This record gives sequence, structure tokens and C-alpha cells, in this order.
Amino acid sequence: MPVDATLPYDDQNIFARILRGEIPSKKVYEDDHALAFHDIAPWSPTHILVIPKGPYVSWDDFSMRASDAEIAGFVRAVGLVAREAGLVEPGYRLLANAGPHSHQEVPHLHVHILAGRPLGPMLV
Ligand code: IU
Repeated sequence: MPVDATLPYDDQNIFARILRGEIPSKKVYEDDHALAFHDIAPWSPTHILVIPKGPYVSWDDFSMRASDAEIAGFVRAVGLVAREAGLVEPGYRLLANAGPHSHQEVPHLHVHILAGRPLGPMLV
């Protein structure tokens, strides 16, 4: 079910629980600002999710409320994860859902890194 991203942050959401170590994940990267792990239901041969450590529902929430240091750290982490996964060549796609039309399902900001095959044009 898509989430209502206008709701306050729910600290029981699944990614909050992964951040607290209450639920395991296939972690690929962690630093002060971000955690990255493999998506449990990959859409492409490589499908990594990168999440900020702070309590942000969506890209909209994050971009409005996070500090410059959090934003810089998170953006840098997304790039580092893709680079360390060897995706710079032949390339990857970033995607973040936000808001009712986007079908965001987990109410903690996550950037999808999709790669591992030619992804074709964005159709929607
Ligand atoms: P969305 O942008 O909110 O639609 O994407 C949520 C993603 O989180 C989706 O690709 C799920 O497969 C993924 N996911 C996960 O990796 N681990 C989980 O425990 C759950 C969802 I729930």
C-alpha cells in the first residue's frame, strides 16, 4: 500500500527498524549519514536501497528539514555506494518515490540504485 507521506515520521517503519538493527538487512555500506542494503525484491540484477539515518519520510521531507551536512553526506553516500558497487560503468539509475502519485510504500526516504542490465528509457 502506498504511504501518506504527509503523516509524521513513524519510528516503527521497517527501515527505521533496520537502522536500529532490530531487523537484519544485506548491508553494503554504512557511514554517519547513510545505510545501504540490497532490496529484498529486486527489480534489476543490482538493486540497492540507500537511506538516510535521520527520521525523514520522503525526499520532500528530507530536502525541507535535513541539515546541509545531512543532505551532503547522504548525496555523497549514494554516489559512493554506486561507485563501490562498480556501477559507474556501464551505468545505473537512481529513483526516489515521494508523495501519493509515486506509490512510495515504505515511509522512510530511500533512494533506489538500479543497475546490472540495460534499463531502457523511463516509461513512467
Ligand atoms: P518504494 O519506493 O517505497 O515503493 O520501495 C520500497 C522498496 O523497499 C521496495 O523495492 C521493496 O522491495 C523494498 N523493501 C525491502 O527491501 N525490505 C523490506 O523489508 C520491505 C521493502 I517491507
